[in-house]
Amino acid sequence: MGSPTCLNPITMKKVLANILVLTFSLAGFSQTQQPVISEDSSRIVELKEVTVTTIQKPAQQQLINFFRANNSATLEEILSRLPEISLLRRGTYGMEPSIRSFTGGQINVLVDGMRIHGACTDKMDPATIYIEPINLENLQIQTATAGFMSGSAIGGTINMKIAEPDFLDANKVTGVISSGFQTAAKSFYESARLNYSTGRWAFRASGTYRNNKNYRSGDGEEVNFSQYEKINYSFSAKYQYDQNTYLKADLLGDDGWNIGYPALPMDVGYAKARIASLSIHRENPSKLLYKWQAKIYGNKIDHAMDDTKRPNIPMHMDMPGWSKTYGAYSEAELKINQKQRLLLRADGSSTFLKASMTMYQPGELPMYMLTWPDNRKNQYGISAAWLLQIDSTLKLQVSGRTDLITYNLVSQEAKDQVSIFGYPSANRNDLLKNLSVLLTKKISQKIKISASIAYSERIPTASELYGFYLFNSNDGYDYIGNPKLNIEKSLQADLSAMYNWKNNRVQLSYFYSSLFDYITGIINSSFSTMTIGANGVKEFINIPEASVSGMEGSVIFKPAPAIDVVSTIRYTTGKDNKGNPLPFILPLKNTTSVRYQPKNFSVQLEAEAASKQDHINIEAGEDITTGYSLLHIRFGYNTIIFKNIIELQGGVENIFDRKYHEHLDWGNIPRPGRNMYIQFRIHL
Ligand SMILES: [Cu+2]
Repeated sequence: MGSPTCLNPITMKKVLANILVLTFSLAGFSQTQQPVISEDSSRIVELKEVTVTTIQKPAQQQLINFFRANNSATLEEILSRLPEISLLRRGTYGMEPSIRSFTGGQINVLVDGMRIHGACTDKMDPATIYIEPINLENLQIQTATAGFMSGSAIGGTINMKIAEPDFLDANKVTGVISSGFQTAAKSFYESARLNYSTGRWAFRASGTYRNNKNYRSGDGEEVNFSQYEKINYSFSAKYQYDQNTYLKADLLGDDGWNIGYPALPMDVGYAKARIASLSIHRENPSKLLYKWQAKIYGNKIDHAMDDTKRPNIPMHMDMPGWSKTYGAYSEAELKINQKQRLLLRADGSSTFLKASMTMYQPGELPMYMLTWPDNRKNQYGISAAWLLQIDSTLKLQVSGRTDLITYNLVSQEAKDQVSIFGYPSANRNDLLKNLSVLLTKKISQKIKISASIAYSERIPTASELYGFYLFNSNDGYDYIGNPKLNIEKSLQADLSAMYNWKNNRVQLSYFYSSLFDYITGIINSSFSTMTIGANGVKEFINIPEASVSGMEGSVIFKPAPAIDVVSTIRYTTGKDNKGNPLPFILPLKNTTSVRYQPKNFSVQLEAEAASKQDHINIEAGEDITTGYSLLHIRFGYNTIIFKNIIELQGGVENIFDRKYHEHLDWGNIPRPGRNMYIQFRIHL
């Protein structure tokens, strides 16, 4: 893939035909479709190559490919349909991802292997906002027992791999231009991506513009402060050094402004991210070290919240935040012999964070404080996974990782402020350890089961250590950090069964996690509130125990060549040491899609249903969420006009205009009502 040496001369017509076939075969869905030479098929090949590291890869990739076929979907919409992922929603934009209900500092959210820390104390900017589907090569989601390979974490990893330039169609500009409109938020989506290659060089550029107005909910009401506007742009250059080696430079920028968060008391004035990396990749299947890559990177985020558009605010505040990270990592895959493989990773990163708040009380001097006192986190880690094919049916994987993490306050102002709470030193060094064992057994041609156990640890976040009166609008408390927190630990087990026949697949997973030194906020009545109208102050502490367990299931069924049925189900439950439910856990949820696509036309019906959630944590500001069911319909049509593939997609989401919200939606803000969309794409 990508290497000029492996390209056959192919006519434009054949490429076009193949892309068409591919578009309608839903990428990874039909295993009989190989080999297809196109930009997208190289993705699938790559996807297959990464299957070694996780338990659930093949089914998961099929799901991702299925949901990606909807051109109007944002990355967040694709993520939300995966059974392992749920999204905590504070606004239309910047939803916070969680894996099996683990979130924030419990999981890694990586952009192409790079660490990025949001610059917002209110979590308005998870790293998932920086990748548009147009930039995305693939999504790698690793759940608990395999989830710490690229960073100590108890809940897993989401890695968004950035699309690479390719060497197809040398000396010719190729690409895709698309344009879309949605009625619920009168939103426009414009994007373009271009590819050009010459000799040993290949270049790729992409740009996306999104403009969303306030959307209307199911009862026709306008949801104020739900608008947003952003541009996202990327540029990649790839240099093929020799048959097995290439170098790559990636630049990515994302500028959002006027972003509303209806569930929060403030919006975003602007949010800017700059992400850059340089990497080298080597691949030689005949060598012991058959795959190797190294990358250096840096990123910077500027975030500024804005309350000037809100009516009746008691006091105006300025709340900017900054995040800067640089780092490097190297990954290698070794084939020791026919039966043994070794995956190695070494990485290091350094993150600087600072956020402040200035309060303008009428008639008084402005009051300034650091909400994230200037701090730096340095992280150095190594991980290894050993894969052993014991016999033709039994496979063992042992993975381990250790991280040395230091946290330091880096300005006198920061130290002075944290010392108010009587901590002589707020600096810390921690050594984190993670270990897992996974056994996969092929019981028959059709049935495969896997079982794994893992121990993992995670470091508290900057907010949990140093946060200074961070207001949480869901429970109405100001939160204060605690530099003396213990690391959070988890012991987990995972059981998974897969049944395969022809092109069909059923998968079921069950997991159980026992958490120790679980980090949460509890009321500390010795502090008085800072935020006007706050209910009180909570301090982050460790509670001895908590547990999270649940199941996920997916069915991928092809009853006829033109029909695909995809259904996912999930259920998670969690409780603390006193038996109270943990907050922010989705109830039972099912999504079922039926897609019919004879030739170049497709129609898809999609049903989404969630049960009532009454396992709630009142102290965390939760209330009971009623169940809901939704129906969506989607159409697609492809044709070739003047040698260009034209794709037209349209649909109606929430056909019956239901007024509903999910349990993870802060403030019970209703989600969009009936939404009609149209999406047009032309392949150059
Ligand atoms: Cu913010």
